[in-house]
Amino acid sequence: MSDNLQIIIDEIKKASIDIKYLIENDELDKAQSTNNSGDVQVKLDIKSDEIIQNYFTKLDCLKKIVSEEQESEIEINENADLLVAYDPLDGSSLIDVDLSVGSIYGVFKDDFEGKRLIAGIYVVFGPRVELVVAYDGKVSLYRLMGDEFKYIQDMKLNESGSLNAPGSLQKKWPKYHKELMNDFFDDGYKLRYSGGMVPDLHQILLKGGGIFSYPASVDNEKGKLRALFEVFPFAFVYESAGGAGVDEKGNRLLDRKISHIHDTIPCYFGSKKEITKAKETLDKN
Ligand code: P6P
Repeated sequence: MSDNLQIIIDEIKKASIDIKYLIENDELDKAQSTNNSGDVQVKLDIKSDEIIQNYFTKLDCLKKIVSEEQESEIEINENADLLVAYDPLDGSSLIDVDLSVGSIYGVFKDDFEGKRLIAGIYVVFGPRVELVVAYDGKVSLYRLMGDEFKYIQDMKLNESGSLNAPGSLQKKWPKYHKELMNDFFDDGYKLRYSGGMVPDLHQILLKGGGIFSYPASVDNEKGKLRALFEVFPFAFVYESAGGAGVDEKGNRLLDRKISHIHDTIPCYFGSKKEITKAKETLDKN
């Protein structure tokens, strides 16, 4: 692993310990603001973003960073070649019902494009705090024990699994998506969906396989999940674990071009067999 990537991961570990404390001790008030994606921000979103920003802006190995909670990019060192896009506290609205949430990071080289990702990283804040790093074809799991992240295992997706995590409002699913989801349930897949992308995708990885989807809807063909901060990093993680990530046409997510840093993309992540099955439907779109 490159020294610079290790430096970034070490800062993510420090930020995650601070965010864990925040989740456990801070108030859950809503801020009087929304982010660029239109989500009402909770104070924890903003404070988590500030924590991460404070760590990252000190790193001269970073060219720039961009957060889901910020309107635009933050320039750090014009001579560096690494960039980080991150979602500081995804699913933060689940905290007030004590469900798991997470942070998501994409480390890019030279520019914010799917193909230029060199690492996909996420942290799950649940009964335990776990860090997952996808890099160089491996997906490694670490667990916070005391104030140290200990290596636990590498993770690989089986050829197929048994979990189906279907996002969005069912009444707004396009017909092709409804039929695809019903096919998986008819094949005996278990519904596992919390509304938190990080724990939902972490569960499928740890349980060996299945499919997560957040489709286009009948009134929003672009879907909801953000390309840079959510979709690309998890597409990288799932490909590194031996699975795949495709868009609403069955094309590889990491090949998708974006025109704005807050663009969203309909997305399907899963084991090979589930994504092959999904592509049989999506390719017709
Ligand atoms: P829905 C959380 O707000 C989030 O961005 C993702 O973590 C999650 O997968 C999705 O939205 C849930 O959206 O519409 O299914 O509640």
